[in-house]
Amino acid sequence: MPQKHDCCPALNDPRSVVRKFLARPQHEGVGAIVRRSIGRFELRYFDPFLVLDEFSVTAPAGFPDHPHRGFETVTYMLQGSITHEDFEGHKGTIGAGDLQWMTAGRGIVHSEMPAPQGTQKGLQLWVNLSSKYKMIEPRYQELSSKDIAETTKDGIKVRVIAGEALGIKSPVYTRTPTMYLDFTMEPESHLRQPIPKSWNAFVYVLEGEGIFGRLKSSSSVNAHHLLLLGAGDGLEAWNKSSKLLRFILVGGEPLGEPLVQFGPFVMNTQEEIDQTIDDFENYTNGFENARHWRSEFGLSLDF
Ligand code: FJE
Ligand code: FE
Repeated sequence: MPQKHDCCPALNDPRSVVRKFLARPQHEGVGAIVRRSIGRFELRYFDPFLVLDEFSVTAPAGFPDHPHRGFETVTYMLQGSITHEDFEGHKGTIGAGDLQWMTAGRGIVHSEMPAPQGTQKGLQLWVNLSSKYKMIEPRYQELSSKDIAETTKDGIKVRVIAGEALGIKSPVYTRTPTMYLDFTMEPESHLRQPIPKSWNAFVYVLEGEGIFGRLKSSSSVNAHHLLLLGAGDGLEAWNKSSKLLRFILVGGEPLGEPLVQFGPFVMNTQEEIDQTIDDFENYTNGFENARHWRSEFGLSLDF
């Protein structure tokens, strides 16, 4: 049967909301504030996602020199900009609406610091890597705001960070299969978005209020809430308010592997973590360039 709108294929089994968390502000880095939803005590891991932080940073606060191994960091700016610099001399500025998809692989040491004026806001998601890929060469995929695929249909705007929606696709390659969609819904709009059945998926509300799940009579959810979705083939969402609703929908194929984490090092076994600490302290197996490198901020972050 042809559908009335391309945007909204019928779903056979829309996902329901199975858990809801309010992300309250906490301190991270040096003087930075994050609302952490995934990665906090009550929700250590939502396979393959390790951390979701909605951050707010005003200079001189920031995230000075620190390492990563075994996963990817995805930084998506909402307001202002962050300047980054790594131990191989890769540097740049992530401005409003821009994306940095960083595959740390075997190791990156870098700083992430705010622009000098104003408050810089964004989202940082940590996506775990499979044991096969934890020690790959680091890689960056960077998209400026104007290069992020965006379309509007039936009162729904989507920016496709990863995966596809409303007929458009992101060029980002996701080593761990991942979808990341930034939706803005007008009042009275209704969304149906397919999600692969075997994937874990969540919604994080940025602005306004929305109704998510199987029942359009359920209560609405507002900003800074994380919603974990249950089994099913997609997400239904409604904006029944009089203001814009903005949220991200993120999904990923679960790795189903053992996890041992020590701060910014995420491996499968304790032995691999011990080896990683050894590599970091001795500048080996990917951390060679850390020996003589300091960012212009100099300070380093404890973890
Ligand atoms: C980190 C503490 C940290 N969330 N959101 C310990 F804060 C960090 C870290 C970040 C981070 C950076 C940005 Cl730009 C945005 C963030 C945590 O850098 F990596 C460790 N280990
Ligand atoms: Fe980092």
